[in-house]
Amino acid sequence: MKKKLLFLGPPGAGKGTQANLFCKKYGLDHLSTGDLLRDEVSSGSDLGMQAAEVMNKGELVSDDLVLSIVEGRLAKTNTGWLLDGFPRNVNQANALKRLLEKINQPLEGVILIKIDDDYLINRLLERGRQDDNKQVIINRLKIYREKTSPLIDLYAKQGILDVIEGNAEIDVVFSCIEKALGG
Ligand code: B4P
Repeated sequence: MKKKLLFLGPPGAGKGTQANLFCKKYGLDHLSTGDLLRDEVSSGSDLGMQAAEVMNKGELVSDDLVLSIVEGRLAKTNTGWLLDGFPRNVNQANALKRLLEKINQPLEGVILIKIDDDYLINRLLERGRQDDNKQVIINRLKIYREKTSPLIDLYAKQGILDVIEGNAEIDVVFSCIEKALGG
């Protein structure tokens, strides 16, 4: 089973849901930039307050802040890791590449969870997190298309990308991911 992983996909595709299950079963360190940023927001720090403003508009938080969070966490893991929600643009992908070279831990697999916009919007509206209202969701999808989706090609060219259909029961999606990663 591959143990240095990245999950890509539009907002609400189920990256967090699947990453949680996967890391529990295989003992990987789950590194969700969305969760880490929400922790920062809950702490009430200045950085958290700045991040909340950006997240509530559905925009991307600054690369510098996200990178410093990821760098600190990746350096500490030794059981394998799963990046969830990072990288989200080409600059973050380039920074990740440099970081992984530095710590000599090459990326082994990328999972793209693919799903139609209509399903996503309904799922997120049902979840109802602070950044889950229709206008913000539409902005998040637009940003995903503009900034994050170019990464699909980048990882496909490296031959490490598998595409999984996200519009299915959670356990069905999970089995497809396991199979793709060699389980
Ligand atoms: P994230 O926390 O990464 O959240 P997400 O993309 O909205 O959701 P995810 O795909 O993980 O969906 P989930 O499993 O929860 O990002 C939030 C914000 O943080 C961003 O907009 C940005 O501002 C900021 N941010 C994060 N990372 C950043 C970075 N690297 N750089 C800059 N900014 C960053 O599933 C969603 C819902 O669907 C849940 O309710 C779940 O129960 C349900 N669901 C999941 N799978 C299902 C299935 N198979 N069937 C039915 N329902 C399902």
